[in-house]
Amino acid sequence: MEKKFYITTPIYYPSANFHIGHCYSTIIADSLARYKKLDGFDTYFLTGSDEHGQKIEKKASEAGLEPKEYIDKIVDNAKDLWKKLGITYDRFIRTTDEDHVDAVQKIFKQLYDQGDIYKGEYRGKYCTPCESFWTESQLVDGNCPDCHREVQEVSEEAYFLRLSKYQKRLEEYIEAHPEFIQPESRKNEMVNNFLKPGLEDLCVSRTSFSWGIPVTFDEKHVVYVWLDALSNYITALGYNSDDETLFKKFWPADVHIVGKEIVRFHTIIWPIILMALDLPLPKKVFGHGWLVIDGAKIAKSVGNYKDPREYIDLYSADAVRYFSLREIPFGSDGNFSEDALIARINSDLANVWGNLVNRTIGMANKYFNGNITNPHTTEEIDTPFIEAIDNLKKDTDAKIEELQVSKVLESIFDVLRASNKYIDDTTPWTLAKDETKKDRLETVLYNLLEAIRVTNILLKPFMPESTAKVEKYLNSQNTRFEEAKFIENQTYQVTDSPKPLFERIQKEQ
Ligand code: ME8
Repeated sequence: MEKKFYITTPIYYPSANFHIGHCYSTIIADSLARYKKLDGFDTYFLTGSDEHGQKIEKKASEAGLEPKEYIDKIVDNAKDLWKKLGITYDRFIRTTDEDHVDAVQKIFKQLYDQGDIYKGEYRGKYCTPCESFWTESQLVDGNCPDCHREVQEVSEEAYFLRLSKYQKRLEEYIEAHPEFIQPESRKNEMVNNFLKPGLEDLCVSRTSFSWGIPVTFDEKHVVYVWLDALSNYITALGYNSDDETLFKKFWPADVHIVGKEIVRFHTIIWPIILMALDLPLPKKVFGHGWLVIDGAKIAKSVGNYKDPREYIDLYSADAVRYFSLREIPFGSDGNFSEDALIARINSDLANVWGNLVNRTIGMANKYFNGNITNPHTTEEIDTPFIEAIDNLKKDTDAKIEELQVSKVLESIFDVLRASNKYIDDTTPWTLAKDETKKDRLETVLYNLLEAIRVTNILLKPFMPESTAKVEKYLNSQNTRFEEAKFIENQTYQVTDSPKPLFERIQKEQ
C-alpha cells in the first residue's frame, strides 16, 4: 500500500499579523510533514487563513477598508513570514477561495436536506474577540471561559446542527480510538467537560453580520464560522468539486495540529460534521500547549509580542524553529523569551552541534587534508557509539509517531553530545602525535563524520538551512533517510574551512 501522510495546521484568523504562537503550530506541522516526506511518504501539508466572521468585519471597518482588502494585506504578510521560516505547505487555503465557498454551500445544503441542520432561534452568550458562543453554564464568573472578557446576550433566527443526534456515536468512537485525541489529558477533558454533560445543538448560521458564506437557500443567513472553517480540511483537497483526486488520496487526515483551546471544535464538532457527511474521521488531533510570556498566552488580542521576523533576522529561521520545537514538551505550555532563545542557541546549536562539526572537520583537514576513509582500527569504546548512531532513526521514527517532536530533538542531540564526548575520550590530538596510531586516528574521525552525517539527515526536517550547510561541508552522497545508519565504507573529502554553523550570542546588557 502507498504510504501517505496528510497534516494540517489550524487556519488562522487574519485579524492581525501572525505571531510566534502561530509560528509554533506551523513549525511543528512543517517539520512533521518534511520528516514524513523525506521518509518516503506521499505527503500533503495544508495551512491557511480563516477569513470570515464578525470580528474581521469589524476590524476592516475600523481600518476603513473592505474586509477582503484588509485581509489580503495580512495574508501577504503571513505568506512572507512562512517563506522566511521555511514553511513548505502544499496549499495555503483561504476561506474566501471560490472552491471553498462553493463546497461549503453544498455541505450546508446537504446537511439541511438530510435534516441534520434545522432552523430555530439562537439565544445565548457571545464572545466577540473569541468568536465563540457559550451557554450560561460554561461561563466563568459570567465571563468568556477562554479570554475572561465580557460576553453579550444575543438572540436571532439561526440554523442549528444536531450535535445531540451524534453524541453517542462520538462517545463510542473516542472510546474505541484511544489515539484519536492527543495527548490523553485533553481526551479526558473533552469527555468529562463537554461530552458527559451532554451536547447542545450548535448554531451554524448568523443574520447579524454579512461577512460570511451566504446560505444559498436563505440569503439573509451566512454560514457561522466554525462550520465554514473546519470544512477547509476537506474542501482544500477538492471535496465536493469536479476533481476529488486529492481528497480520495489523502482523506482522512493523519493529524490535525491545533492549539489546546480549539481541541473542542476539532474533536466534537468536526467529527460530527464528518459523521453527518458519512466521511471517515481524522486519525489524530494533537492539541499542543501555548507559548506564554510571563505566564500569559501570546495572543493577538493581548498584543504582547514582536514580529517573529525580528527573531528570524537576528538569530536565523533555524534557531527559531529549533527553539520552538525543543523548548515546549509534548502538550505542555512553554515560556517564550529572547533570553531562553539565546540560551538554547548557545547551549545546543553552537556548543554541541556547531562545535562538533567544526572540531571534526578541522581535524580531518589538519591530519588528513580532509580525505577520510575507514581503516577499521576499532577499539571497545567504538561499539556503543556506533550502536547509538545506528539506532537513532528507529528511535526518532517511534517518537515522531507519538508526535513527541521535542523528544526527537533530544535523542538526536544526545548522539551529538555523545560525539563530543567521544572526541574528549579518544583525544585525537594525542593520537596524531604518534605515527603508529595514524589508522586509529582516521577510524576515530571516520566514526565522527558518520555521526555528523546521520544526525544531519535526521535534523533536516527541523532545521533545513543549517543541515544543507553541513551536507555541503561533508560532501557525502549518502544523504537520504534510508542512509541514516552507520555505513562501514565510504570516502569522505570534506570542505576545507567551514564557517561556524551557529555563532555564540553574547547578549548586550
Ligand atoms: O482559532 N501558543 O484562529 P487563531 C501556541 N481560526 N500556539 C498558538 C498561540 C500561542 N500563544 N497563539 C495562537 C483560530 N496559537 C481559528 C482556527 S481551524 C479550523 C480554525 C496557534 O488565529 C494555535 O494553533 O485564533 C491556536 O490553536 C491557533 O494559533 C489559533 O489561531
